[in-house]
Amino acid sequence: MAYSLEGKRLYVAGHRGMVGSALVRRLEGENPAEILTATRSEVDLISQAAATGWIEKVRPDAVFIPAAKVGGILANDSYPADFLYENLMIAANLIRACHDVGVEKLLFLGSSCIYPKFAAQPIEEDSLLTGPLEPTNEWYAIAKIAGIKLCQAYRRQHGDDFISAMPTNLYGPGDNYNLETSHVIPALIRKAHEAKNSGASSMEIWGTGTPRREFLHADDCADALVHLMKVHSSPEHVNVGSGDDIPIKELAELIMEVVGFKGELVHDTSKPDGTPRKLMSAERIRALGWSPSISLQDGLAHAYECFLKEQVR
Ligand code: GFB
Repeated sequence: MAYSLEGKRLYVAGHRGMVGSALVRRLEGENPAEILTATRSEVDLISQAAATGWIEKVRPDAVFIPAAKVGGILANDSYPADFLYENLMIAANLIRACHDVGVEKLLFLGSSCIYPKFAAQPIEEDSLLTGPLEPTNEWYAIAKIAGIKLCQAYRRQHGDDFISAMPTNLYGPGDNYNLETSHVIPALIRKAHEAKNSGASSMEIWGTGTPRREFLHADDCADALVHLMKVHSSPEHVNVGSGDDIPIKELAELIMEVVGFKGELVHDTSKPDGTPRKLMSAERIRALGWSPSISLQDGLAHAYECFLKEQVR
């Protein structure tokens, strides 16, 4: 069942974030009637009244929800109440408002970190809720799982065409380079760049470097989300990943090569490793006709170019 975005009024919640901005770029190519956006100061999605008022005012045909409070492993571990409450409210407010207004189609975003900590790899979509969560981000995970279940509940009770996607670790333009709250790729790009420029003999990575992570460029993720909005219409969520993973130590060496830093790696083992591995199965999305097109090598080179441009501002 194909759903066309042409001539539609599309709302991207969280349009300034890395995924949201990639989605806005990608959606331009779908000839929509309009791409609707609102900054956090214009519409506070944590407020049900504000979120409902906005959806009732703009009445979008289709809604993408990359809006979330996100962060790396240290941020998630440090601010559990913020990650649980804010993500729960964003999901509940927007999904309910879109139901009330009769939005034709809605896509909610989960994340690969919400699967059980020791899920069999590669992680199948059906393994959600089959085991204990990773403690460092269980707060964020509960909020995201609630959003996925809420989409399923509105489909089951009211027939709403609300779907969910499960992206892997993302990186790319508009990433967060704050070393305390960021994810690993922007953090290591910045550390390698600063080590190179300062003539340092080493750069620090957190943990043992042995965990493995799957990565996908934000532009590939946006392309996959548009594809799912067009072709997927069922309660099951769909993994959105590259289909392969890499040890963090090897990632760091790749980034040092891209940046041109030739020093040593130093491990800060006081920082958490988190989930040992979270490679997702890509079978379902491949069967739906989508594959990524940006390799990790090319993606990291592009991410470093973006870092240099974004740091200049
Ligand atoms: O990207 P990251 O913070 O998130 O960490 P997760 C990935 C791995 O990189 C961990 C290691 O094993 C970190 O210990 N790492 C090494 C570093 N050096 C660094 C560094 O300088 N900064 C950071 N941040 N990591 C997140 C979840 O888990 O996955 C989020 O906490 C989100 O909720 C995201 O879902 C996709 O992959 O461990």
